[in-house]
Amino acid sequence: MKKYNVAVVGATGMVGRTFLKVLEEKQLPVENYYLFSSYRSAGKKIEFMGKEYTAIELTETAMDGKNIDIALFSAGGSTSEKFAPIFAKKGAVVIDNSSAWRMNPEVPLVVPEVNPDDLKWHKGIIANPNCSTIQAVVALKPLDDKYGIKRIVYSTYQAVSGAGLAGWMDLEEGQKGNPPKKFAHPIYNNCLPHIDVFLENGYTKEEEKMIKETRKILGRPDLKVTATTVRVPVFNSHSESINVEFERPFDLAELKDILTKAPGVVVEDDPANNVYPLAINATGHDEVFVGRIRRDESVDNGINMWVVADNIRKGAASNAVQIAETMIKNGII
Ligand code: NAP
Ligand code: 3JN
Repeated sequence: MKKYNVAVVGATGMVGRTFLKVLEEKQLPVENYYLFSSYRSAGKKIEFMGKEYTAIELTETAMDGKNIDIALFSAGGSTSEKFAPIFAKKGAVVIDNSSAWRMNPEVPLVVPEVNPDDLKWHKGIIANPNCSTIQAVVALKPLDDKYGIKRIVYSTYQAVSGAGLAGWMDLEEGQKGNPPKKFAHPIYNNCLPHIDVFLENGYTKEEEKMIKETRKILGRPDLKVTATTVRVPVFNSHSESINVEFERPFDLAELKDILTKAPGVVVEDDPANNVYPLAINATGHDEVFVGRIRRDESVDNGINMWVVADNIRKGAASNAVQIAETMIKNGII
């Protein structure tokens, strides 16, 4: 069996460290790992796979002579914009966690449970969607296939880990009464309807990402989607209220059965016993947890559901590693 040379770019960051944890768990067929960071962490020792690695400064020539086959990027959009094409030109397949390449028509935007076939037309760069989009589409895809989605209303409750270490510290320090450094307002004891920057139309960039990425992944360019994304004082795992209208009528028991059998979905839906998805239970897992599935009585063919997942694992690192696994398994790389 072929063994691959794998680079992790941004290995010292919040997502990068989770990449290393997921890679240790999954044990891909790997010959060599190379861990890259900026000049700031270069030289830092990193314990990984029972060995001591040294963070390598990312430069335009740092990958030379390493024959890198797969490069997992989580070092921000500007680093991806500059370095993903360089890695790709030198023969690597880049799986990028930033928003830099997601809406580029030449770049597949992939969630393995939803659109694995899009991996086949890659040209060297594959984009990992935004965390909030990933968990939503895992639950929505099997329902779109069966009933045809007409409109989606997203309302998110996003954990501070999505804003990196600085976001995490704002919640920790806020509990002690210290002012925020990352967020515009205190996050402790608060909810902020503001993730990423505001756009001219009044939406935030995070909301725009969810709308456009959902359309691209589901292959439904004209799908009606709206979103309100909110930061909440939770350390990890994003929760989402998703309201969906379908083209066709449905039987609720059958719809729940479809979700129960859907890849990557775990249905937790027993309100009589207070069973529904919770952020504290989703953390550390790669599945998308779905509950509170009920008919929306205000429209003809609609449902409401509550969808929770670990935003750093399934929302970032695990999804990217699953992309690599799928490509290896299907002989795409
Ligand atoms: P973080 O904790 O701040 O880590 C950033 C990482 O990038 C560090 O390893 C840093 O290295 C490295 N880095 C920064 N500039 C670099 C450069 N010029 N060259 C090489 N490495 C560089 O941030 P994070 O929370 O892990 O997020 C990282 C990125 O992942 C985000 O900017 C975003 O694009 C993406 N992300 C995606 C999702 C998603 O929804 N899929 C979620 C969260 C994050 P040093 O240690 O040397 O500074
Ligand atoms: O805020 C969250 O919960 C998710 C954040 C994702 C993120 C953070 C910084 C930069 C992204 C992303 O993946 O869209 C980016 C970016 O690359 O634009």
